[in-house]
Amino acid sequence: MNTADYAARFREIRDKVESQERLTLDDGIFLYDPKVPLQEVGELANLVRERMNGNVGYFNINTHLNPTNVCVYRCRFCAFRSDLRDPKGYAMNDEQILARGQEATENGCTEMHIVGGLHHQKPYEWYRHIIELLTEHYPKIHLKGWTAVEINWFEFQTKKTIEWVLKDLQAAGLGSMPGGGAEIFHPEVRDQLCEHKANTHAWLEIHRTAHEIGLRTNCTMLYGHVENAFHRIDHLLRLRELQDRTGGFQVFIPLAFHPENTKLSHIKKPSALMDLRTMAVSRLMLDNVQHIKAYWIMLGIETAQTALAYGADDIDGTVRHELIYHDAGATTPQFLTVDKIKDLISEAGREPIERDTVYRRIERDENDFTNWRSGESVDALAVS
Ligand code: V47
Ligand code: SF4
Repeated sequence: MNTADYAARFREIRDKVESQERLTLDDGIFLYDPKVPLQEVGELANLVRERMNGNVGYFNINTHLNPTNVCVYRCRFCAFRSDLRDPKGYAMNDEQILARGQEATENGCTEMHIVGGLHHQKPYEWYRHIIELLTEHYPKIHLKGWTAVEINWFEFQTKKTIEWVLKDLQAAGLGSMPGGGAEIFHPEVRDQLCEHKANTHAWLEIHRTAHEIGLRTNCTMLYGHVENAFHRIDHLLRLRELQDRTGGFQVFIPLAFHPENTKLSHIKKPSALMDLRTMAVSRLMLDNVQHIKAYWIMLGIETAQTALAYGADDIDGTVRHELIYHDAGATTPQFLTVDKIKDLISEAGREPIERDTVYRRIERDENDFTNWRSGESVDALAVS
């Protein structure tokens, strides 16, 4: 293609986006071509972002809990996992878990993000107990817990159906599910990364079932390793298709691969250009997912801020106790204060709004920061 052809093809896509027409697999692959100027893809994504979410930049006040890093699987991209007998391996006890709940409460957290390894010796009841224990002692904190990979493991452990497991966890206090474990759906890539864990069909079926029983979930894509543009767009289209059927995904989070201490450490970390292009292309392809998150822990603060002009409308939370990215070489701080997170959103020209996990506006007492309540859905504020 010569320069004029590129320009004509891009115009075609711009026309589609302006008239709210759906983009195709070929459109998405074209937008990944480095000869298509990044700023033009970004500008188009920003158009959609402002159409769907106005000028707002969402954040929340949250903490992480990784109850164990011991894992039966050996995903090649993972630096977090440990073998059972490795000195690095740990499994938290009730006291440590409750201390995390107490700290979260004192910091005004509205959400606990709970993911971890599949411990060889911990039964399903241990994972359920963590949810029950936190719900009993800290009922206000929303528990966003267990990826589809964990749910798939619980199915295997209990020999029950997906629906049974999810309803049982919901009864224990589970509020929603994070989007991890999706990686790249296409088998050409998935089989090279994590051939033993929940496959694509299982991941999608678990999220479909969660949506059916009223659990909202998030979705992700791990990029910047052995995949190419076709695999990434194929992944986004599979998510878009499920979202057409259920509407249960709240937010999409592109996850940039961090290579340090992994079996893929020879691969270079994706560049900021790749991060921003992926953010923008995701916004353009996923026309039916309301929010796109620029996860600052993984992108770094500067790229996350810039991403607010490339399709993203959310930058995740204050975060405490992040392990998965820091084990894999992330150099971002362990947490950000609320003032800092608001400043970085304002500096990007957006209006910071605190939300809860299911995207309701948070209201806090002026004189007591830890006293908060969830208000109306922020999506009602969206510009149509
Ligand atoms: O599935 C693991 C990813 C995921 C690495 O729902 C890595 O809001 C990059 O679920 N480099 C788990 N990525 C984390 C997760 C998550 C994260 C942020 C937000 C949300 C949400 C959910 O972390 C895994 C995998 O895709 N991951 N190791 C690594 N070295
Ligand atoms: Fe285990 Fe999750 Fe790491 Fe895979 S990504 S090895 S399932 S902890």
